[in-house]
Amino acid sequence: MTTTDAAVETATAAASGASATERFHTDKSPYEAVRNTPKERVDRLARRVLEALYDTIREEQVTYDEYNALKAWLIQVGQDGEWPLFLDVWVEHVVEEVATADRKGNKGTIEGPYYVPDAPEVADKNGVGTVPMREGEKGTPLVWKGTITSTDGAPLPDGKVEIWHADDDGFYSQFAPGLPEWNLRATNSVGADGSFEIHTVQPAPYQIPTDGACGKLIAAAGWHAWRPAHIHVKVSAPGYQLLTAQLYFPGDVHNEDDIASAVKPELMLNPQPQGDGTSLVEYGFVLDPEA
Ligand code: MBD
Ligand code: FE
Repeated sequence: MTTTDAAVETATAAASGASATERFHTDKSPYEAVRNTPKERVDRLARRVLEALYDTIREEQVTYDEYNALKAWLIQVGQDGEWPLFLDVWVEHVVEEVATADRKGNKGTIEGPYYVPDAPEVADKNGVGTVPMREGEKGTPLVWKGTITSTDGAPLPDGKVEIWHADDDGFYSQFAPGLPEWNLRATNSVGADGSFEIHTVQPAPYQIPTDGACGKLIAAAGWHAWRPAHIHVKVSAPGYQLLTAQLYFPGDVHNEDDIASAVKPELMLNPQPQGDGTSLVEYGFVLDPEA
């Protein structure tokens, strides 16, 4: 859903969840990459998932009423367009853990549902850039300096940082109405020495949509819907493995109980107030060469 979609007038959070479904459909078919998966692999994975479900039903003596409520809820997740949200919040972190277990460079974490490729380039030739934002964009101005290097220590002058984050109200551009298309989304290529300096604003803690099926589960289970404040990045350089990460801020109460289980101690920014209302932080990235 784009900002010009007249059908959506208020920034309901559920619309953000649903927009992620639309977005996912516009990307190239996820089936392509698994086209050659042997039947044995599909059989094994499907059976293991089902067996885990059977174990739960037997051990917990699941009733017909509970089974029917599950059926209704699963239907609602699809109708609300919240499968990307559900999967990225409650499943992706383990997939990420498995996928990146042998990396020697930077720790990463989950992508989540709100990445959009090809954000506008904002850096000058020295790797200094400002993320697109509205006049008076809320949040403490943040200057983030770092360098992209290889695991052997060499700076990577062909590297780039793609950055995206929510605004102070917890909305991502292109997933909530009323925001400029690329608000708080940018591509920042590094300078000849591999360094970058990105100017943005510090985001606020973030509540995942509570007005759809995911919210219904959260309420029924007595959970909370919060993620700590975070800045998403994809860091890349030709010949190196893509790093998908999020950066967090010390002291956020939800660093300990992120609903998406995506916080790692290695991913903390530690911005220092500069006395002029802005904060400065240094954090660089180490990329693993392609295998
Ligand atoms: C987000 O902004 C996010 O980063 C994740 C992982 C899930 C829902 C919303
Ligand atoms: Fe996010």
